[in-house]
Amino acid sequence: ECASKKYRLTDDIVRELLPLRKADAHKGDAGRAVICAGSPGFAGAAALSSYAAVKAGAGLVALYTPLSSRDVLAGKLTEVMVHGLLERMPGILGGGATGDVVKNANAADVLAIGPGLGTSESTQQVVRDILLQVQVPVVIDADALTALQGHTEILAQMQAAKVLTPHPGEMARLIGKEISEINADRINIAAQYAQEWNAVLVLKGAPTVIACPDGSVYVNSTGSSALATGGSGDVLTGIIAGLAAQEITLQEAAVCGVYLHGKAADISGIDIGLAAGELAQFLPEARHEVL
Ligand code: NPW
Ligand code: AMP
Ligand code: MG
Repeated sequence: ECASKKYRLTDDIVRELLPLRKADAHKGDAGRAVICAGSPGFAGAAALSSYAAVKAGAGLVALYTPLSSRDVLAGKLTEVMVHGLLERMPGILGGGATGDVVKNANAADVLAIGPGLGTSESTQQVVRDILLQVQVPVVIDADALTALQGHTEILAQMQAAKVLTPHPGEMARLIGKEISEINADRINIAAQYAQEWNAVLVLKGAPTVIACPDGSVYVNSTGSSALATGGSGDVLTGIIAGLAAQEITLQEAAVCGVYLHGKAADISGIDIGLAAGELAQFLPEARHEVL
């Protein structure tokens, strides 16, 4: 009932939304993305999302990660600027991290927060403080969704536009329902909470549903169970941030990002055994197939 307009995503829809680039563009014109992600044991999630933002076309990508994960990530990511955040203990963010992320995100075009960040109480508090202070559009994923569990009032208090990218397990925790209940009514549930939270809601799965605060709902038509592999959601988060850094809205970036993420998997030709880290290399080709 909440879903007033439903669309099945096609090349034609996405072509109209994709960001274009002028022949004389410089990297600043292509947009700056800040990613806040990673922690010991989950550095891969930060690497996957940051690299995907580069491959989605962001002009500059900066990763903010707990200090103890900085060096390993700086060694892995050549094109990304990697900064260490103040910790209480290895992998656990301290209050000083908040201002560092907020200041740098607000000087950029978009923030993505959550992949592999960890769920210690201190880190969750830092995430909530960042969300309350950030003013540029935000992609909220993974452990940043966990930080909102029991605190969804923060979504109404935020100044920034936001997209949430829960898988059904994360959505179930956020709204206190069973995963089976959510999967039985994906479109209506996504539409209801997009309006309630005034957020773009990307409810991941087969198929992924993108619900917008204005009542429009997009059902994805790309991708396959090849994406059922660790880290593919972290790649999606980076893609959406990388697109939003360019001159399109967060809602447009969510729609294009979900579609290109699935198309990249389709183009890979792999049905089983697609490593999440391989997905991003197919993004430029996925974009060309749409254009
Ligand atoms: P079950 O038990 O599998 O059936 P969590 P996470 C359920 C990072 N990663 N449909 C699932 O169900 C992430 O970024 C790091 C239905 C379980 O109950 C996060 O920071 C990687 N149910 C962190 O790990 C690569 C589904 O949700 C619960 C579902 C934890 O993220 C991997 C699991 O959710 C990973 O991305 C679906 N489609 N999907 C790295 N290389 O560094 C999930 N569930 O506890 O939030 O665990 O998603 O693995
Ligand atoms: P996450 O669980 O956060 O790693 O996200 C998984 C990503 O893979 C989401 O974008 C899902 O939509 C996608 N995905 C997982 N399984 C499938 C499937 N069977 N068909 C299509 N997409 C899938
Ligand atoms: Mg995930």
